[in-house]
Amino acid sequence: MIGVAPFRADAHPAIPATTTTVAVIPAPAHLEVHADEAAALGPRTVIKIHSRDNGARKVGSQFAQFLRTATGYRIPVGTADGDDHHSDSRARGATVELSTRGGAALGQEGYALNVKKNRVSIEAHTAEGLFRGVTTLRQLLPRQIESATQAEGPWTVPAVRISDTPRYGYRGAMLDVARRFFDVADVKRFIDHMAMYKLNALHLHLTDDQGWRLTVDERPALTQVGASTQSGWKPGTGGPWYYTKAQYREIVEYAANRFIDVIPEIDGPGHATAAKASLPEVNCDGQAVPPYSGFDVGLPPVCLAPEARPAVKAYLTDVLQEASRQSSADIVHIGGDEVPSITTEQMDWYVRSAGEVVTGEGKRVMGWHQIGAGTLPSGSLLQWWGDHGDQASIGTDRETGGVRDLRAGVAQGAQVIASPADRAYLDMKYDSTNPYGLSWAGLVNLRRAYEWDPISVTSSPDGAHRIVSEQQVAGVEAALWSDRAYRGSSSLPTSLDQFVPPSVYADFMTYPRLPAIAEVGWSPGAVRSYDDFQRRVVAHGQRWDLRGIGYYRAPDVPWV
Ligand code: TNX
Repeated sequence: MIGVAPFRADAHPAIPATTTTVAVIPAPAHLEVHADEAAALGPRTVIKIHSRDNGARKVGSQFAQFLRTATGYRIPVGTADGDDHHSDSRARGATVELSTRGGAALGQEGYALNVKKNRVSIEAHTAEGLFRGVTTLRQLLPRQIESATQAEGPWTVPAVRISDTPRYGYRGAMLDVARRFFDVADVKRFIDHMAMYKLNALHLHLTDDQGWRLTVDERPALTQVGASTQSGWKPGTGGPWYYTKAQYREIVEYAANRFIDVIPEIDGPGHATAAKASLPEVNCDGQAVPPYSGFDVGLPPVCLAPEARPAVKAYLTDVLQEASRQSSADIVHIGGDEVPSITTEQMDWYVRSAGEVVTGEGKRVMGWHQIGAGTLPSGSLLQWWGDHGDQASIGTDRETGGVRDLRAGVAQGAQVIASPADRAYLDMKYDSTNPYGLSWAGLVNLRRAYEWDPISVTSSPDGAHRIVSEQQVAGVEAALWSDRAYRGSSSLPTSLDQFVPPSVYADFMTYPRLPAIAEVGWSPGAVRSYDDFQRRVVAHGQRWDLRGIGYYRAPDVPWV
């Protein structure tokens, strides 16, 4: 679950993670590796919990199920107390102790993990923290633990002592299912990627010019018409592409089991051609536009003329209520990006109208940084998608519109989610040889995805001028747009062969960069170093091989 409590800069004294042979991503805040004997899971390993610790029972059962595939062990989750772990036992196996009875200082997602001879213990304050700790334990086990079939041990865990809490309470990833539809299995696969790297917010970009993916009972046309297109896809050759309510629920539950909240985005007032094609009344001339499957941005918005406002408000009410009710996060994303020639008054009307519906559902507003130009409800989140570097205009009278909008939003009390396009946009090509993706924000190799700090996103290059303080940054989000999720990005595809399966595109663009963004969001600056990260990424590459993940073997990374 997402938490946005302020970060305390003094909470993480520097402890370099570089001297270790363990490869945990994101790097833990505190990690010590001891020379002591490793523990080893074995056929007699048990997961021990306190009898009334339901959180630990749930997380423990899930972990036991995960361990079964590669180890073949049926590991019981029990409360039986005994002195098993004192007796000799290599062959029998270490005990794993899980508890959610750790102190409140561990916070919502923190945990302490200790390995002693034949005993691995993880303590957290919440089930969520325990899940994050178990994720670390998974990474401490040999890579064969990721095998889809039974594999050879020994299942050793190095003698480490870890205490870990995230730098930011919001660590997200956005999936653009509007330009290219990701079915339930594809979305679950993406959720697995997020869970492995301790992300906690899945932002689903559910609507855009090229498609509408959410079932809205009150507005069946949105899926009857709006779901018939995808970016670059020849009209009439497939679809419709959308989630039924049951399918959406399945996604929300799958994410919840990994302590990930789902944030729905209904984009507007621009990027709304799918809605304009479905609902005549949101167009100024009262005529539906043709469904759109090209890849231009900046198409006309829903009608913002006063006469159309009652109809647009009714549309917003239906779709934002539905999005709120089907999703798990206490946040709803209202879009707001790239609206051509919109006045401040029009943006303000749209943001107020959408904001009223969202807050009426008891939720907070999130939007692209442009919504800062409008009146924001309290507790709003602005997603900055401008560049990270090169903001020479900050603090001068040449400030760009984006900076002005961000400033205006922050002045109203909004917090910022950092998604700088030149660092955190997973749809940017790594290098010019890549078959998919875009490069309008530049090429984003692994080093660029890693070497940045959320706090300096909104400052001038010399750091002299800042828009936000550390407390005003709620977190980070990687964004996987999918307008060019096919081979050959310079023109519309001419053949279906150019469309790779969505997960092929997602694996390639996500790995190895998603782990980099995850570390930016989780790990304190003092334990971050690109060289060490690269070493750990190489080790993880071998895990991705075992899991069948088609990552990009970028030439600047020394893969084995
Ligand atoms: C800009 S960044 C967009 C998206 C595109 C993306 C492609 C933003 C809020 N809008 O509509 O998919 O660029 O990189």
